[in-house]
Amino acid sequence: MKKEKEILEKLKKYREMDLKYEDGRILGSMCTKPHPISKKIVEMFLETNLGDPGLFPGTKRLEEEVIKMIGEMLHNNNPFGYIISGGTEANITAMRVVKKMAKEKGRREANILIPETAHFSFEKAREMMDLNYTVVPLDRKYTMDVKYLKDYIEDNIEKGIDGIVTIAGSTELGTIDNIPEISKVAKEYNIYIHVDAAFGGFVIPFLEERYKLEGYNYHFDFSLDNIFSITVDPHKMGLAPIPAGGILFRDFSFKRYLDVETPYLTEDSQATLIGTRSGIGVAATWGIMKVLGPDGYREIVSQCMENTYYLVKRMKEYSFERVIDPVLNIVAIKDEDPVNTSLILRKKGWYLSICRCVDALRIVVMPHITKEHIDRFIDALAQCKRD
Ligand code: 0PR
Repeated sequence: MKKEKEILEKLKKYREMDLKYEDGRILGSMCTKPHPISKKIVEMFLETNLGDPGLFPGTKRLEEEVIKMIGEMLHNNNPFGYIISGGTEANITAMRVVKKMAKEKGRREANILIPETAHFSFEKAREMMDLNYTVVPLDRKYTMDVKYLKDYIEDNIEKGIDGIVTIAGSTELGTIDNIPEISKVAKEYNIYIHVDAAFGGFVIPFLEERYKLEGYNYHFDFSLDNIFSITVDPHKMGLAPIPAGGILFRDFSFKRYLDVETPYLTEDSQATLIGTRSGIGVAATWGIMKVLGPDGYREIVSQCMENTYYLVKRMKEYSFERVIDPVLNIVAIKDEDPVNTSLILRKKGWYLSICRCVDALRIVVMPHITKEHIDRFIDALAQCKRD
């Protein structure tokens, strides 16, 4: 017992070296403090393993139910999918399907159109699966240039185009591609669309009209044609503890592209990339979605948007410019040398990230960030610019 106490004391010391979300210094993270109910759920589901679902039929049932709940949120009453380790695994899983479909059509490489803003997880997928990406440039809104996309498809349809990746809530700017327009083109040419809504999936469905930019299209889900898969992560704006990513397909028919035979387990095939996997993410997502409900999420999203606008207002007072009007709860602050500025700020205890597609600092206004934190940060940024 004494030994256990000592070990826990040591662990606590290490843990105390970590930053805490509630201190408001973490400004560049898409994760946040999980909903308080998580602790009890983590304890209850500690030993579950969905890698062998026959042993944990209750947890498996929960996964089916939570996929249905997320599906309904994304206008699909008949989805198929999994709660997995995160957006990276979800995007890789979607690319596995596109690759397999291309293979069935006799192509060794899958030809995929992908926006410049795509998350780096797609680069991992490319390396692993020999995917052939064509990068679609951005338009003035920092979203996928639909005209370029259309022209490219018309000119290259003979070579075969297997998939289009679109983003609903880009990592750097929170932008949403014009997915309804892209969906029309994809339908015409029968092309698979994967939507990366890792971040936006738990934001856009709960965004009140008053926060929507005029002339901007916020539609991104299964209600549109040819949207065959969506990444949507509970461990981002869903408030679930890490790891909880989500991959949803339009229906069960997509499972066959992922299945690998597992003759000696309780189920004879496995579709997820990871074998042994905890049921914690499943149970936590189920519990948090039930506790919060749509109204709870709407409240959280509204609070984040209010704070986002507050940050923009405070920036204006100091003449700090934004790259775009915020589409979601992400703000990009123009900066001549963002690497250097973020390093200086880090030395002062502020942790924010930077954009790749434009010279800017990037702040994700997650639920743990309050107006007081924003005030303190703006003072620190102004100070850093004066020094
Ligand atoms: N797709 C999008 C649009 C993302 O923004 C991210 C991660 C992913 C996929 C991959 O998700 P996982 O990291 O769950 O596999 N976006 C954040 C980023 O790269 C992840 C993050 C979260 C980074 C917290 C830092 C941090 O403190 O910026």
